[in-house]
Amino acid sequence: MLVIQNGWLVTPQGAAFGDMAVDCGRIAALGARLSPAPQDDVLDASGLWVFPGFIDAHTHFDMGNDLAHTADDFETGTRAALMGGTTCVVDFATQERGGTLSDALAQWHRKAQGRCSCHYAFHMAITDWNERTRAELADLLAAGVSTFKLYMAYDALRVNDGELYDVLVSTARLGGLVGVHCENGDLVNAGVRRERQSDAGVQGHPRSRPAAVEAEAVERLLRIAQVADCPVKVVHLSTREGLEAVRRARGRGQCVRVETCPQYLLLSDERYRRPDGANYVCSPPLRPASDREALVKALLEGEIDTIATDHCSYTSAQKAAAGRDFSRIPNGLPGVEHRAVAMMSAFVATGRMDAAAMCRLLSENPAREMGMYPCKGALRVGSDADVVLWDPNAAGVLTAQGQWQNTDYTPYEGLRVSGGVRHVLLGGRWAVRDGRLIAPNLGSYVARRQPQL
Ligand code: DUC
Ligand code: ZN
Ligand code: ZN
Repeated sequence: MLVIQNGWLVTPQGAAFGDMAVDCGRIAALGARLSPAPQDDVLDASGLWVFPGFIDAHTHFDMGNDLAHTADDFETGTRAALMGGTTCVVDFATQERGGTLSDALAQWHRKAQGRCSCHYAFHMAITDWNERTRAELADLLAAGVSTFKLYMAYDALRVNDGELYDVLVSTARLGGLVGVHCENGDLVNAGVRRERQSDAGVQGHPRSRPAAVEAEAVERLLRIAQVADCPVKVVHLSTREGLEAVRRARGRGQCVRVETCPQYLLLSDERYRRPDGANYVCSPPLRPASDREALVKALLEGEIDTIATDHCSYTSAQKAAAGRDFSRIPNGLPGVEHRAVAMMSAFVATGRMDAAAMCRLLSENPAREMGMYPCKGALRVGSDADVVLWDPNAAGVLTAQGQWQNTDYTPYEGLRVSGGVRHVLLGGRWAVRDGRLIAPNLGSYVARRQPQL
């Protein structure tokens, strides 16, 4: 048995000073004062905050497309995640057109198995909707894949409105949840053609997909979900206008889950004017400050359910290989390592949000949505002992040089941060002690149940 003493425990009942006992990989007891037996290991957590391990429900590791292959695979990506306090990621297995869901799932298991330093699970991105695909859905749920992803943009991935409707109905019937990439693919294609003609360089990227391109897709998705009478999740929301569409749908009584990412809360589109602007190309793109401010306000007012990263990392060389053709720059940003520290610094250390609210955004809500609660996402007796001990008094500066992510830059270079990971328990074993990785590769696959919405 391990007893963690004198920590500030963030539990579903509220935050409280106290002790936590861990046995056989699970939380065995929580209390104001537990009495360790002589043979127990004891850790004094005085001055530390104790959180249920953070969950990042939006990563892309070991993913290729016609432009590039991601710099992080499951080995480097989950190691970086762990070092930042994330004890579970949910990555996107993606169906090949003409292929099956079960083949895609098997392929993603091969990428991850034996390589992960935090726990992992998979969503399934459906790119080829037909009767065979529909017939596979129940098998996917049985295999622990209870969340799905659809794209409204990217010609190689996207589905049409009728297919979207059908997937929503078919997955909801089984208790699954669909997350949707909301950009109007036809408008993106038209915008790319238009901006390529003007040879605007990297700035052509945000101009090719302005806010209305996202907002139209969010609005359309939510109307389709209304007709289908199904809950739905908007992933990586980036605009005020998209948020307004969410508010309208919620006002009609719809169940809409909203995810945003640190890049949309902290960064803005001025980055595209920098010489290294290509490094910030992601979709949806970084937005003007007014969108960022609207999202921050929504976050503080409780309108956003989860913060994930959409981690999809490339090196500067991969980004630069496109030259002046912005449409050939691989889309995506690194971030899986820095989510918690960046968010805690921006919102908790500044007193704009309390640690318990941040815990809901990073741990509890993702666990519920992903069908992992209360095994994960909570400090409760019986829950898995995936635990982060956070030092609120740590201070540092984020740099590419100091990061674990397998790329040569970070969008948060030079950001001064308050707080940091001191220790991490994964399944009751110390994976990180005093900020040092002591046990890599302890991660295992998480078969998930139905989302709790
Ligand atoms: N956009 C996506 O839709 N997926 C991965 C990364 C990105 O920028
Ligand atoms: Zn996306
Ligand atoms: Zn994504």
